[in-house]
Amino acid sequence: MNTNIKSLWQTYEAYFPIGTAVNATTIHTHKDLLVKHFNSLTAENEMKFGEVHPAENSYYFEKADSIAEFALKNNMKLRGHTLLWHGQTSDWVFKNGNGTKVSREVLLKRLEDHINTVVGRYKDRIYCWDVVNEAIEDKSSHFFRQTEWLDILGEDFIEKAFQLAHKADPKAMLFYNDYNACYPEKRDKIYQLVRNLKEREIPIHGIGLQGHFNIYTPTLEEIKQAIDKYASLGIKLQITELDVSVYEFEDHRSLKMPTHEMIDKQADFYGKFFELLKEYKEVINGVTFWGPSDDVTWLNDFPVYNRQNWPLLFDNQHQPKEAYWRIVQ
Ligand code: HAH
Repeated sequence: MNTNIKSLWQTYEAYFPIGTAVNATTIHTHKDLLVKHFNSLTAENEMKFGEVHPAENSYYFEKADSIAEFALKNNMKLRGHTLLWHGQTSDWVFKNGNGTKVSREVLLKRLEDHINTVVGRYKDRIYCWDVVNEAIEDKSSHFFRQTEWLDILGEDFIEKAFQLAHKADPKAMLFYNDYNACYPEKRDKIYQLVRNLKEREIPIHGIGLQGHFNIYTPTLEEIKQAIDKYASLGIKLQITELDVSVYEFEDHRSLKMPTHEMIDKQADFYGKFFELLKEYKEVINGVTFWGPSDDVTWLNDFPVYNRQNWPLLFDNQHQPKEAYWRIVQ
């Protein structure tokens, strides 16, 4: 690792913490990079329902604990991700022993046990939870994403999750988290959801804009308008899963190397995006990358399996890229 360069988190100390997603491996393999540049961590997968609660009466916390310990030891903040999501949630949650669908009462009880156990375990460590992840539908056909949570619990599943999380840790900041949060159609639905929760005094303190961007979309103007709109609700905002793909979502090519144009566009995007974030430091209280460096990004397998992408600030050798220089200058 290049040890003479400026630390990211120190560069942004007057604005917001700089975080990254990690896993139980990268806390070892990427230790130097993590300690130097980041002062906040999120477990990429290790605190998800399916990981920590694989069967009704069994919890598994070894990996999650190793991340929590690493954060504590290195003076880093810790975000929790995530309590209620349609993805990476074990099937048993929605089923009776005989395979039929559980009742609302049973599912609420399971959600309560889960939230009490997980939030309770990290009460003194996690300052902020993504309570509900990706509950809004992208398309205009529905308001909510059609999931088993919605199907069995009904539309109040979101407020139930926030109430339970608040009861389990009254000090934690509670966030609603979603992707495509800067595109007008989904933005307006997220806004409406959170406004409604706030009006009814459900304990929600922020919106997480995942920030899975690419070098073409969304535009800076769309991002600014989304931030303005959400901020008008009087809540906090965080960028929770930042990366900037060099490919448009529909582009399934596999290049051997990013083109010069891609590298320039990416650096330009990051530079302007961080300028914008600095202007909004009163409402933005965290910016988290979804991985420390290009060798371990989830985008190397999504949406095209086993295709190298280059979405982060540090390359496969953990060296700073053009985009890094642009945001520390
Ligand atoms: C995120 N979804 C999830 O919040 C995170 O937990 C996961 O590790 C990676 C990305 C983004 C997403 C998706 O799940 C489906 C389609 C597009 C984007």
